[in-house]
Amino acid sequence: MATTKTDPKLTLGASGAKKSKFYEGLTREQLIQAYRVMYTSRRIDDREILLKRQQKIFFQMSGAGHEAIGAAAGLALRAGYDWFYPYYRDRALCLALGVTPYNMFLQGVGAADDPSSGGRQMPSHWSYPALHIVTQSSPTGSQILQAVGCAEGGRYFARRPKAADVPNSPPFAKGAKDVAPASGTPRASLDYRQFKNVSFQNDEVTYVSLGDGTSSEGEFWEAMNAAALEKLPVIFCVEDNGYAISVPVEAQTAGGSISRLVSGFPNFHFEEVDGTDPVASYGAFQRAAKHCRAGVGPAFIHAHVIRPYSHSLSDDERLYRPDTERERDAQRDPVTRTQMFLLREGILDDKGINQLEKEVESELQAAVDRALEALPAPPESVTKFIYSPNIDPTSSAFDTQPANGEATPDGKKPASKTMADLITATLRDEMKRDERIVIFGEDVADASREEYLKRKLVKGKGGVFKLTFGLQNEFGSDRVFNSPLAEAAIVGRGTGMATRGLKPVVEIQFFDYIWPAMMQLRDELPTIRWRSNNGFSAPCVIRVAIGGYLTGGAIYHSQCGESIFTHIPGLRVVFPSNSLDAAGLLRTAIRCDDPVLFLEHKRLYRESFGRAAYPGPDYMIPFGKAKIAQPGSDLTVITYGAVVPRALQAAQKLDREQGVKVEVIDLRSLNPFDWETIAASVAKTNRALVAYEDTLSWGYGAEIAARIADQLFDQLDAPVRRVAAKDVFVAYQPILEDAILPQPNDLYLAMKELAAY
Ligand SMILES: Cc1ncc(C[n+]2csc(CCOP(=O)(O)OP(=O)(O)O)c2C)c(N)n1
Ligand SMILES: [Mg+2]
Repeated sequence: MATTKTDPKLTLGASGAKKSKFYEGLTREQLIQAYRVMYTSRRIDDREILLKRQQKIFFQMSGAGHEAIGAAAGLALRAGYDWFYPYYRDRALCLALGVTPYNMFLQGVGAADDPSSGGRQMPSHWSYPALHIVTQSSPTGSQILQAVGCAEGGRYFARRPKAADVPNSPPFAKGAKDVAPASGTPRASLDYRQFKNVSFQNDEVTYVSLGDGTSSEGEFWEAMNAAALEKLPVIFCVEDNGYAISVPVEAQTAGGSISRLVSGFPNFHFEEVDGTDPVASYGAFQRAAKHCRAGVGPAFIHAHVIRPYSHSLSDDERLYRPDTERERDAQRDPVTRTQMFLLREGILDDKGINQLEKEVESELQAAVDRALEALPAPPESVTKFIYSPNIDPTSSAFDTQPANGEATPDGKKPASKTMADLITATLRDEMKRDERIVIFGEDVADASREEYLKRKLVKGKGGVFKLTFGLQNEFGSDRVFNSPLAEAAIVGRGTGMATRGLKPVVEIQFFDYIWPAMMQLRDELPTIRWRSNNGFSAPCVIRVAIGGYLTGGAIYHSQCGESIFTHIPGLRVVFPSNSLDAAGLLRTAIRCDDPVLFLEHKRLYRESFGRAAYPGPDYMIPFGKAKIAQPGSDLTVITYGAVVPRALQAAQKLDREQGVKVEVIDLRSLNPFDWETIAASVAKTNRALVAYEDTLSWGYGAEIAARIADQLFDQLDAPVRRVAAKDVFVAYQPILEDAILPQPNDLYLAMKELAAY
């Protein structure tokens, strides 16, 4: 683990002629180019600040003080070859990689033609697919785990190049952008791979940057750990300007130095550098990239920079930084120091500097003038690209029949298979069919210590519920592996891999522990396509064991909470109640082009209810299509998951006792949900009961009930009722659990009352 520390005294200032002539390998032309990038970056900030004051743009984040490290990274790494997860201060890096000032101003005005987002994201939220600059968001730090996943994706394809093959003819030529077909009309297809333009290099590097404050985020540490464990080619660049808004580094980072804190991570190459010095910064990046390209591990660059323009235009740093401190920083301004360096080294004279600056000014003037004329996207376009424009998982293309009577994958006679059996069978079939599928999560592997399996010393675990049992043995440890116990990392890494064209099918062991991944699940995964205006997508599948009725599951092994996720635009949510639906919906989840939260009820895994024969390797169910679990004419019950068998039990009792015919609708998929089936049923029965296992208030049923009241009011002969859990967490004692969760008798009483209303 090499460590290089650059003397904080600037190499720019070193006057020794012999030493300075080498410039860490940079040519004079590259040094001039670096200055042009840095100067352009600073002047774009100045122009944007002016435009913001004139209310011609609506937000501004500056890269001032961070220009040298960015220009250096741009010179050391390769656009369209390496991959980039920059943060908002990386304007100079983006310019060095090939982003134009015009493109930056287009984002400022929120133009339809803004290539990063089409007016959907603030300025400095970079996204340029052709350059491999991956869409970034505003939460500080949520890009870091994705960068790790991106590097993993690249390495996976390099090791298994056949995985990049596309099954049918791709809709675009190799090298084209991953965009919708020109018509923009939804097109049914059975395979996401047709719409992923995979590219990879054997020695590619993934760059990710963050501020000093952001290094306090847990996701940063999860990412460092994962990168070190897997020896991934990621360059972490901490741009340390000494402040996170108003919080100084000594109040943020124990001991005041992030370098010191991370120095124990194995397999890393470490650099601590004056990030206001483009030459020293370039040297640091060259060494870091060399380490990463050799495949021996990640690199960490701690770049000391300055922040001359306050945090943003909404911040006035004079409120917390005295003039003396700000003046001290100003002495290290990278733009003026680099200019002085070029003059001193005789690389440019006064005339040359003036000429360069004049050229930049006139380029910026022209870019601003053009950008100010650009039009915004039409308001009706706002819902475009929430989901894939290419594959519609609700379409009939995903409606196939089960191949009943077929032999099971293990060659035995058709048998009644549990939901657990058919989920495993579906995963196995899809892994055989698609080499891009990787499975990881906590305990999902058979055994991380492969030699135990090879020597047949152990049988293997395959998940705490055993649903992935045997898959590592069958498909290899690079396709099925245990992750560290870190849920944000599971989803964040999966998101990065999916961005590269892999199909991660990750597992969150218990729904109760999904919350560390919430930032990734709310602000990242489902937003990637929309916020990049279809520039990027991340169709990752997240399997989650959910639910109660476990007699002893208690608070932390019984939770539901699906409505928190159905509330997220861009995320498909499915919740099967039986074996066949689980198989069909999981296959649709894997083959479609959207992120999917696949909820598996633990109580249903091995229930005798809803078992079915193996339906064959191509059985699919479209999303958004409910199933009539039992037809009826007197009352509609809308439900899903583990409440389905309970509702059926109650309905059958009511029929036996009073001849009331209850229609039970199993929604199966919650986002999208099947409004047509609900509406048709309520039009027939004129009575509706919504039943769900989650807590009553603000739950999933609230939306359904509101929709019925709103749109079917004239058809109703009774109020819309709900049956759900009490508004409390699930208790451990089975008697208490029974009292909290909706039971068949609660459903029976509500049905009876509503039928008699
Ligand atoms: C997760 C999250 N928390 C809070 C914020 C609000 N915020 C934006 S920038 C910032 C400070 C970031 O400081 P640092 O990481 O040092 O980067 P710098 O801006 O100094 O370059 C904060 C708190 C945010 N965007 N995301
Ligand atoms: Mg900072």
